[in-house]
Parts: sequence; structure tokens; C-alpha cells
Amino acid sequence: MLDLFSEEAPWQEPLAEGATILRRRAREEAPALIEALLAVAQQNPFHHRITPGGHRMSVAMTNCGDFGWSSDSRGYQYTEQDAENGRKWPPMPLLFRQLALDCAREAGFPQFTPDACLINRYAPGAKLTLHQDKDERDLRQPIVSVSLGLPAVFQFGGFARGDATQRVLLEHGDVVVWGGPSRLRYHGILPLKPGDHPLAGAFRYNLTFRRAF
Ligand code: MD3
Ligand code: FE
Repeated sequence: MLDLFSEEAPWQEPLAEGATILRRRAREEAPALIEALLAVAQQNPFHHRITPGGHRMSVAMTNCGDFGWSSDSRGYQYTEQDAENGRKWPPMPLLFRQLALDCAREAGFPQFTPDACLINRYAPGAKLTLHQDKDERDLRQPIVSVSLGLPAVFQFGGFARGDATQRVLLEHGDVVVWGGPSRLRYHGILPLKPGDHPLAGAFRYNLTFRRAF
């Protein structure tokens, strides 16, 4: 039955405890978001990091905000400067910050204030293997993710790497807020299929807003 008094909008669904998908929430803002992320990348180009294990990541990354996440042979860390060029990360565009705050509030996290935004760029074939995000100081803070451009299959599992996984298609404009117990779930992205998106061309972009410190 249609519940007119439901607290949740129909496009807002729980994925798991503490995780909410806001389908197409960022559709209207998407052209401006893409323009802003390309401007960030002009100041600090996308780069394929090397993992501590010595592998070149297929996903290209840059960051904006007070802190940025990166990896090198010594490990993963949040830093105020890009070790690649010694410069501070570009500031987080106001539009980014506002969207992250609004989505976090809508999903039940009104106190969220991101200090870091990691920007991932996927070309065809790029993937992210199952991992946990646990380099942030306060794991009670959620992560807000925004998908732009080509669609991708997102995998999310349990609290151990070998746990069963679910698959969810993440499309242009989809926002997911990961908090509560879902914050430590293993997750990843299957290899991107080639395509041509009207706003993003051959790429998928993902913004993740975080409270690093
Ligand atoms: C679940 N990014 O940057 S977004 C990452 O699409 C990352 O680029 C993927 O995983 C991407 O770390 C997935 C969805 C996401 C982001 C962070 C999470 C899911 C999460 C943190 C905890 C649990
Ligand atoms: Fe992650």
C-alpha cells in the first residue's frame, strides 16, 4: 500500500543497516559536479597510485578538501599535500560540500562535516577489488558516495573478505550514504564496461566524501 506519511521518499531505500541509497539524487547537479571535478583535476591531475603491494591501480584518483587519500609503497594515508607534487589539495567546491551535507542529513547523519573528497575515475576495465575503508579517525562518521557518468556494478559484502556479496547497479546521479554498521562492510566495483555517456564520455566518476580526522 502506498504510505503517504512515510518518512522516506520512494527513491530512498535502505541497502543494509546504516546504508541508504538515494537513487538519482544528484541528477540535476550532475553537469555542474562534473564541471567542478574536471576543474579540480586541472589543478591536481588524476593519477594511478601504486599500492603498498606494488601494483598500479586501474582506477585513477585525485582529491579535494583539507585532506586527500593516497597510497604509495609505505601504505595508505590521508595527507594535507599530494606527495606527487608537494602541493596542497584544491579546495572542496561549495557545491560538493553542500550536496554531501544535504545527502548525509537526508539519510540520518545531520552532524556529518566532510574534510576530504576522494575522486575516482574509471575507464573501461578499471575496477576496485573488495576492501574496507578504515583509514578515517572516527568510524562513526558516514561516507557519502556520488556516482557520475557510466554505470557500474557495485559489490558489497559483510565484515570479512570471504562473506557473501550483493550486487547493486550504481548509475549516473546515484548517491549512497554508508554509516552505522555498514561503514565497515567490504565493498568493490566490478570492471567497468565500455560506453559513451553524454556528460562523462568514456568514464565513470565517483566522489566519496569523508571525515578523515
Ligand atoms: C561502503 N569507491 O573510494 S563508492 C572508495 O565507486 C570506494 O569508486 C567505490 O569504495 C567507487 O573507497 C565505491 C561506494 C562506497 C564508498 C565507501 C564505502 C561504499 C562504501 C565505505 C564503506 C562501506
Ligand atoms: Fe571504499
